[in-house]
Amino acid sequence: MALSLAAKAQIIPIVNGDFEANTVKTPFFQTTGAIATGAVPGWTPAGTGVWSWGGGQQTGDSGIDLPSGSDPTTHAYLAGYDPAIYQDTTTPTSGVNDFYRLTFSAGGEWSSMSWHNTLATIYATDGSERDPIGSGIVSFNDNYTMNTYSVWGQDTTDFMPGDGWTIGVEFQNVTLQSDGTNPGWGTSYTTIDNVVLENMGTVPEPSTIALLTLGGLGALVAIRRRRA
Ligand SMILES: [Ca+2]
Repeated sequence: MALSLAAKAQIIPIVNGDFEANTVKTPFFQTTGAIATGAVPGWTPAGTGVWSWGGGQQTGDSGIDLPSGSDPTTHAYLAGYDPAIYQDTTTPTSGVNDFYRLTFSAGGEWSSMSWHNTLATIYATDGSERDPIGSGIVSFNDNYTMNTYSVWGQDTTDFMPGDGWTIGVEFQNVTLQSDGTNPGWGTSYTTIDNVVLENMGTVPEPSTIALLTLGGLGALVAIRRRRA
């Protein structure tokens, strides 16, 4: 079963998944904190970049950086206090419960906590809401090393392509402060690169899923949500 599953893997096009489209350092936000629409091809912040802390205002500081630190190529960097970045693809949901694998590189650039937590999500969208169909938090040390991670998801017949649902991906730096509260200034900067999304086909038998997990292809996290 695992072999037939692999044979059906199909790349879902991601715009600028390697973050090489920008040739200079480019923030996701304007100096006002408003979203810098279109500044980074393919990717959009999920909210504005204005944060109040310590009696002052901090403008969002996530964006695209040239080769530096842990990554020898141009990449995205996400600050712990900024919102997620996301991309809707034009690929419709399957309508037949297909599994998806989101693979990406991530590394710890700097963290006051000495660790980093990154939330990666595969979602279905009808153009307005983004409903997670799979997500996972990957954690790593502040050691300036890029590693590859995978998160799995499965769309369901809750998200029929005939209703306009397509697939998308989202990343957020969710590193918490040492007291476990919300991300704040100085939490961390995390590098993201090499985003690849694949449709892995249907997996009819639970035993196959167990084999995949044992095979180290990544943790399976399927979140099913009902439309209201
Ligand atoms: Ca890159």
